[in-house]
Amino acid sequence: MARIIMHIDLNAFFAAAEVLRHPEYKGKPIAVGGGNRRGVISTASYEARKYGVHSAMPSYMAKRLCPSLVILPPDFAYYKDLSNRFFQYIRKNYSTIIEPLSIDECFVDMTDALKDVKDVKGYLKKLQNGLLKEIGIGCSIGISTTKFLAKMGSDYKKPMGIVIIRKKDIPTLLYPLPISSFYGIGKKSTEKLKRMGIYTIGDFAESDSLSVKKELGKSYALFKDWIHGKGNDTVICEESNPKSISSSSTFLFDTSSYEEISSSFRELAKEVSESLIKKEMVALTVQITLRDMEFHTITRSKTLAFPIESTLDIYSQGMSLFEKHWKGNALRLIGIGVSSLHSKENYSVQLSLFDSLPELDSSTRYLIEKLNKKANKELFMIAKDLVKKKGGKNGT
Ligand code: DCP
Ligand code: MG
Repeated sequence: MARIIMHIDLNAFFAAAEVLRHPEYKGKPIAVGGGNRRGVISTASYEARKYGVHSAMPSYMAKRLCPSLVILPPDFAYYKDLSNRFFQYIRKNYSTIIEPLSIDECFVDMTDALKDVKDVKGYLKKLQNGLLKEIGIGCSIGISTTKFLAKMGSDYKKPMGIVIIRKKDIPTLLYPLPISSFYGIGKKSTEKLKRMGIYTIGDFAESDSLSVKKELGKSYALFKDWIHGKGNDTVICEESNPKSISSSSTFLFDTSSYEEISSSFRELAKEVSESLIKKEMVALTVQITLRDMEFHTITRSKTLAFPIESTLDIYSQGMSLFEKHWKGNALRLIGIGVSSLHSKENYSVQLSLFDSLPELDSSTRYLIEKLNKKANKELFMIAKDLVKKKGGKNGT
């Protein structure tokens, strides 16, 4: 039997979350992001978007477009908490078959919930208003028979959209949209497709060009299926996935050597990453464990706004936790792990979105590693690592 899939996406999430606790910003152009010259905007309120401010834009450029823009620093722990409440609200009141896709969006299998509902739009309006009342943030909802169409539906109207896409509505609703709005087709492919004369989703749906096939590779057949109403309609509950993947290592001798600990973290991150990749998953949370000679153990974690899978990313995020929490004492065991796991297939779009936004820390580390490898010795290092290294050696 065909399933009914809903996709919900919170509107201007980080900005709306800030307005929630700073009502004085309601109706004002605000953004969340890095305020310094090299900072970028994570998201902007809809008022700020009118000035052309958008995610991934350098903050200085945003300020130039909208001089009255207030840029607030991100607070991921707070957003994560709101996000959990959002998912919990849906789980408790609508369906337990729910699959988070990122911090502010999820797929929900609504087949049971909607089976006797006559006025689907009215029902979803109640859900939307209920969420606004309960969590304080607006959302856009898409509903259809596949994940792709549901996602396209929630993107279709923002803020506070409710869009139902039946198979027969695809040409009217989706064909006129620019090819850039096709879920899964990233910036680079968009530009290439345009050069091949594919400007709209309809152009793609109706084309049979070899160069388009070549450009999209394996995804070509998948995307063709999607736009013709076929595709994945299985919502995977988080519960059915492994909850975390981790790896730890006990030192032969207790150590406070920064290099030894760091290279051990690197090895462990590699194991974790390989295991993640094998399971075709990505992770949103990274945690580390530090145990000292007296078996005092601390675990510290952080949740990211974007999913990761590579050794380098897991290592960098783990190291930034380590640097924050290590007191320079000798350690017996260290561990690193990831949780908030999601299937990679669903996250591939997010990954490509963030491809262009490597974290400064991780890209800097990468560059330094490359240079050191070339020089065959540790010529370069991040300044804050040096401070820690010195602290570690002195045992302070
Ligand atoms: N985000 C980010 N950097 C990006 C894109 C997004 O840090 N380049 C963060 C901030 C967003 C959150 O992820 O608030 C959710 O992303 P969305 O793409 O859903 O964007 P918004 O929720 O902000 O806006 P919209 O109303 O368009 O969904
Ligand atoms: Mg959103």
